[in-house]
Parts: sequence; C-alpha cells; structure tokens
Amino acid sequence: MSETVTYRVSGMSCAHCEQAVTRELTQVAGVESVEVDLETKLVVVRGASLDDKALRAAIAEAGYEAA
Ligand SMILES: [Cu+2]
Repeated sequence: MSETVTYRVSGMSCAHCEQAVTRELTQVAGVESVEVDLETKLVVVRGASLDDKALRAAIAEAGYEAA
C-alpha cells in the first residue's frame, strides 16, 4: 500500500539542493517518488513501508536536516 510522508527541510534553496535530497531519498527502500518544493521547503516522499528513520538519515546524508 502506498503512503506519503512529508518533511520540512529548511536548508534547501536551489536546484542543487533539490537534486541532492532527491538522489539520497530515492535510494531508500520502498521509495517510489520524491517531490521537493523549494518555496515551502517541503519534501513529499511517496512509497510503501517507508521507514521514517531511514528517510531522515538519507536527508542528513544529503547534507540537510528534516525538522
Ligand atoms: Cu542549493
């Protein structure tokens, strides 16, 4: 079953940030799609059996912090 998790990632400001976060998140198990909104700093992750810890770790790996 597909689910959606949203994170606020304050440090993102440009397309590079968007790419870095997206690249790390898409490598997490179960992730089907990642949507980044630079205006609102929101990252919407869609997938199955998503692991909050793994997603947060991926965001940290990209160099950002999920609020
Ligand atoms: Cu940037």
